[in-house]
Amino acid sequence: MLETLPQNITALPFFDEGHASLASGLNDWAHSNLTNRVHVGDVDALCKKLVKQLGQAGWLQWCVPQAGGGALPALDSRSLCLARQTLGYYDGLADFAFAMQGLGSGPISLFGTPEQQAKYLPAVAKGQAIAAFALSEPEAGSDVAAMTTRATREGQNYRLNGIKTWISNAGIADFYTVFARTECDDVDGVTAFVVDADTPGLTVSERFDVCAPHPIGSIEFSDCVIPATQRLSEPGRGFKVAMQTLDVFRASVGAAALGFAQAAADMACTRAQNRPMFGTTLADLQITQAAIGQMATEIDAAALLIYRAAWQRDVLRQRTTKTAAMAKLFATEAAQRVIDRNVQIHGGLGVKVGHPAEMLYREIRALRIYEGATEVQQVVIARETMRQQQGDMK
Ligand code: COS
Repeated sequence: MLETLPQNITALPFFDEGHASLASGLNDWAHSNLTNRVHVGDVDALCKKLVKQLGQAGWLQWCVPQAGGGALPALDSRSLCLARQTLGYYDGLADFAFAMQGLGSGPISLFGTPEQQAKYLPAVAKGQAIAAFALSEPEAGSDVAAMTTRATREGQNYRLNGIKTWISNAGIADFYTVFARTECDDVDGVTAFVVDADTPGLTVSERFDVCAPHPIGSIEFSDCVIPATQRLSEPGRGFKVAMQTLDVFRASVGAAALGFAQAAADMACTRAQNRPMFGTTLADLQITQAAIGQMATEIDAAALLIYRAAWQRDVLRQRTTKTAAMAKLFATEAAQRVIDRNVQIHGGLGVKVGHPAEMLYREIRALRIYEGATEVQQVVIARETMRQQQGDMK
């Protein structure tokens, strides 16, 4: 149905040979194993199956560092982005399954003790444990620091109370990385924890549907007692744990959007060249060529921003708050435009429920919201730009 993913991206100077072989190996696997992006049926079962499949095939090794059974010594942004771009090209749910293994365990990979890493990461890499990231709350989404979930220290334990919502994998996760307030009411009072899904006092309080179905819901902590050994990093460091984890994964959200956009552009080209119209084909109409020209340019611009941010983190080892925000902002907004144009090129078929063009239209929307909405990225970019400009003036 879909054409194969263009491989020439890894010829750019951002990549090494390992990246080229990851991209082509995963592309071959996905081409054979992810043959339909439109899923029907029990989304929990589908997602569990995809995690298992990705784990068995070895692809989840790029979600964790070597110490936890991963492929490379540390999380590699370029590999995460290539994997999400490739999976996103074939199947949004497969990309979701991969991404949540990485994001949900990301705070453990980045900040966990060797014991915490050994306890959780190998199972994540094999697809034997499902991870989730529990940051947002009903009254604290974009404004994370407004969270009210509380973890109270009691001797060797913490007692958690509160509600987290918009939690992907709620209900199927084996553990949640959770951010809760332990101290003062500002950003310095947040601490990160790992909470096993079967801990008494932790319940999945709600499940809901979203336009591109995946497991998602709310979880509630009601006098949920966990040992202090489940704390990640120091008390009061949780906000930075969350932000630094998001810095890694935000560029990869852009990469998933890039994969979606490439799928849409391929479909648009195929459709335009095969659709007879006005005695010629749709592709011969200059108005279609204008659309395809714009799509291709936006796709390449998104790719360059994504891999610039990933390369900056991996190779220059710099903080990528600004460049990752730019990559996520541009790639998700551009993908929305590309996917919308593909719907237009497909005419009525583009809105037919169950058609891949319609599926992509539903799949892209959430990426402009989750892991920091477009408007949050704009704020982050503006702040960093002004901070840099102030620094330059000194
Ligand atoms: N890396 C490291 N430290 C960071 C950081 C980053 N990327 N971003 C902020 N910090 C630090 C700041 O340096 C500051 O530290 P000091 O107090 O030591 O100076 C501290 O964290 C607080 O930062 P800031 O003042 O920017 O906090 P705000 O509450 O104003 O943060 C935004 C605002 C919008 C940036 C933040 O709330 C955010 O990213 N929101 C979106 C959250 C999100 O993605 N939600 C989706 C959940 S996952 S689906």
